[in-house]
Amino acid sequence: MKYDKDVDELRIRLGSERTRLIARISSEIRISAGLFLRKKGFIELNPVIISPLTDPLRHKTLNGSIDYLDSRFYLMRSMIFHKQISLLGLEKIFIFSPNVRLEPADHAETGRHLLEFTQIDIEMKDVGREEVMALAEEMLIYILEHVIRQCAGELSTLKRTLIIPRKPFTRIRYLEAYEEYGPAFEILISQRARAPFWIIDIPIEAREFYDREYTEQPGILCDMDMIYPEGYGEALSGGEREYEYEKILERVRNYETNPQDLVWYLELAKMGLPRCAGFGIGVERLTRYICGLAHIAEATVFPKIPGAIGI
Ligand code: ASN
Repeated sequence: MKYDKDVDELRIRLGSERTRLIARISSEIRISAGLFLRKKGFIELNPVIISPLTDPLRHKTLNGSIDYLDSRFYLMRSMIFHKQISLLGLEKIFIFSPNVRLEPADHAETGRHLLEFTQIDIEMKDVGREEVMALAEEMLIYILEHVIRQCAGELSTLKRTLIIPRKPFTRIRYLEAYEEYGPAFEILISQRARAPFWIIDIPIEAREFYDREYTEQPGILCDMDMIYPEGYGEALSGGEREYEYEKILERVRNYETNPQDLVWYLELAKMGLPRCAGFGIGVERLTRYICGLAHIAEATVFPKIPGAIGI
């Protein structure tokens, strides 16, 4: 019975005007992001879908995997390592990267999590955090302006008014935000904010092992998250990356992950990795913000909501 009802609901949603409007806006977001990055000299790489090497992530998800030969491919949780490795030969890259993160069922309540999503993963060789933060601000403004121009009718039907933010976006240090607002600082500040802002300098215990640690501030990373206003929460995360083998080894040793899963990365790092920085911005979260949607499930035609089965 439940199956029949779900199919009914699915047919209604797929056939609705609202689904069409949101899909059109999402498509324009992809077009404008690609245009912007190509204009800036980035080249697009093919996404990796399965690999023995993927992001260990800070928060625990179930790891989707496929056994093959006497080994194992993981479904990509992010292309973080592939981005850095690709810069052995390239300078500026981006990927529309599908990620699978099998989140616990209660993550459906955040309105921001999907089991399957796409992030635009961006990485640049020989640059620091400032360059990638400036790029991210410029890119968000470019996308917003493009969508407002191309999709004025759709936005008006959705009753969504967008304000173009001014550069540079406000920056708040992680520990200061934590001290003032407590552990839920991100969403609390997001709810009050009227423009996107940055959380910077994230402590080592709140992040994966690959962002670069300041030499002059041990325990603090040279990285950042961009947060949307109006309660929409995290837009992107990124930072400068560790690239020196000894430091990577030390960080891995202190990180709770199976070192066996990182052998490819560690072997390549031993032979030398480029200095780089970058970020990944989720397409569905951006669609949710631009369209003003209560739940991210509406931001994609075939959503996979935590705790549910969808097609
Ligand atoms: N894409 C993110 C980054 O570039 C990493 C992630 O998705 N966990 O830092």
